[in-house]
Amino acid sequence: MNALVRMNQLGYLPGMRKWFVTDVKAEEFEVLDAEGTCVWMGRLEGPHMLPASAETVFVGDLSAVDQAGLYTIRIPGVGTGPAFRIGPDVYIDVQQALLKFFYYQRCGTDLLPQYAGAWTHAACHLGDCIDYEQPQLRRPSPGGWHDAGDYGKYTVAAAVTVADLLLAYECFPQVFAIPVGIPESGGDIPDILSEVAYELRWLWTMQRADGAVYHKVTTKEFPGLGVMPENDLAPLYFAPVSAAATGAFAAVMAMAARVYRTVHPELATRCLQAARRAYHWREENPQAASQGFINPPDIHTGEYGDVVVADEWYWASAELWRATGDMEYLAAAQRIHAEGGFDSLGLGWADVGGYGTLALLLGGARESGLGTDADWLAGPSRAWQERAQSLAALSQANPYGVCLDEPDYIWGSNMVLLHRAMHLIFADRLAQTDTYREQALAQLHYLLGCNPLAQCYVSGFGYRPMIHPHHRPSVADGVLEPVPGMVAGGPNRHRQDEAARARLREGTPPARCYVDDEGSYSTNEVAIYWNAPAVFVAAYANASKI
Ligand code: G3I
Ligand code: 9MR
Ligand code: ZN
Repeated sequence: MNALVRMNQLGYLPGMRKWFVTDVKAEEFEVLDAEGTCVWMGRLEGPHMLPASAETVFVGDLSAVDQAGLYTIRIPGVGTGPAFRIGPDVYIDVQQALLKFFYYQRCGTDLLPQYAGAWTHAACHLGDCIDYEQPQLRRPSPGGWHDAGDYGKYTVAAAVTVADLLLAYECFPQVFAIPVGIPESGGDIPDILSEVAYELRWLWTMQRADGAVYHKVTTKEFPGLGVMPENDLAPLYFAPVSAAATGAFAAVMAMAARVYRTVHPELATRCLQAARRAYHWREENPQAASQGFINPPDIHTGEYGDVVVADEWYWASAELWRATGDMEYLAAAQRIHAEGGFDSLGLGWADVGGYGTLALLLGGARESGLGTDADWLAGPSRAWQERAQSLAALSQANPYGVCLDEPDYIWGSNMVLLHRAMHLIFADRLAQTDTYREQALAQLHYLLGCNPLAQCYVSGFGYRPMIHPHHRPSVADGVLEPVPGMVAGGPNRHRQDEAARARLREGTPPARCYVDDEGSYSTNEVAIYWNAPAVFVAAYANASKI
């Protein structure tokens, strides 16, 4: 019985909280081992009324079952749920696949069967790209990752993706030792750093001679859903440069300069130069550097419009300080923080203030040689912990443990909750506590099936995986299964596409506004910056197992 038992479909780690949610009103449940022997009996706890999914549910806690093995849940007189595992390694494969996704998104290179399995394709988007504002300027912009289900490459989206992946590597290097099977596997550096380097090298091509960075490189229109990347042959354009792109680029280049300094010094040096040039552009062009981006009238690909750009410069200042120790950058970060007007805890493609605050807090706490002003850091530090407390309260009040309130079920809601998990994880790291571990892990459980739809939002995993993503290669390649390891956007109460509106009536409860339909780009697309925080949270789970 599919939706009888809603839980992490990949199972649970020994030593951690384990539970399932059901909407069946019953008294008791049993946990059966692989032989069918009852190893645990528990009482269902509830009822819990849930406005976000308009349902009444009960919770069964099986935390006491800790022995590694294969199990099922039985509700006597009602039915039995699908098999699940308990073990220290239950999330290894999904972490590997979530990271491998970035290889599948590679632009400008053949995806070869020895790495890509069935999901091969020829090199794409290698031609010259036209500068939209000065069409006589043309040059290629090869490499990097396709953003999502489309083939655009967008600077701000790339920057936060790289940030999440580098944070994952820095926090949990020990769980990135297993190769994922990419051309660079077996080389001098872990695959995650090789994969990120593929994006960094492309990002360099987005920087103009004056240091400013193009907002994106795309065709003017999205290609049809059935078009493979190598058949997407419409002219490519560099959209105008933007402050958001230039600031986010400066930030992430500075971050990369620090992370790659010892493992890949040449790459690190080039990243730092690129970061400084982008930052310098702001100093020379204060007017342009404070403006938002909107699509030119005849370019209809993703806008990633962002009118508030102080957060991008705050992040850039903080990362440049952390990379160089130069106190002028720290002073700039503090000045921008004081001027306000943005969320200094935000983690997302538009709100990047949280990355800046993290750079300051992590740099200040760990790299005290940098000479931070400890008194000043106390404010952001308190703010970070207070937000963590309120997120944890949200999770604790919810039977699924999810850190989402009704208004949070927006386009890309799965990113919202994964970034909230990251917020909790960093709250613990900064305070050197384990206070939020269960609430952080609950976000992974939600993503992998502990949700009202009993939907595993990752392709290729769980007993009810996403199978019809809005992902052009998966639609067009003739392979039955979609590319594995992709995170769906998730429920979006605003139903912002025809497929969602056709299949979900108006007034559908927010947490149910999801359709596993390739046409539903507002609920079922995939994106690099939805996978990246999932890599982070899966790596955390794998690193935190007892
Ligand atoms: O946050 C507000 C919320 O406060 C408000 O109540 C609600 C009402 O509309 O909107 C929320 O904003 C939404 C915003 O995402 C949140 O980040 C917008 O509705 C929604 O339209 C917007 O969607 C973005 C979408 O592009 C359309 O612009 C997604 O964030 C963004 O991830 C997505 O990105 C696309 C690229 O453009 C193209 N490539 C694929 C990629 C993924 O779908
Ligand atoms: O495929 C596009 C997807 O990547 C975007 O996120 C989405 C919103 O910008 O748009 C999709 O393209 C659709 C277009 O906006 C409207 N016509 C149908 C396209 C999907 O085939
Ligand atoms: Zn491409």
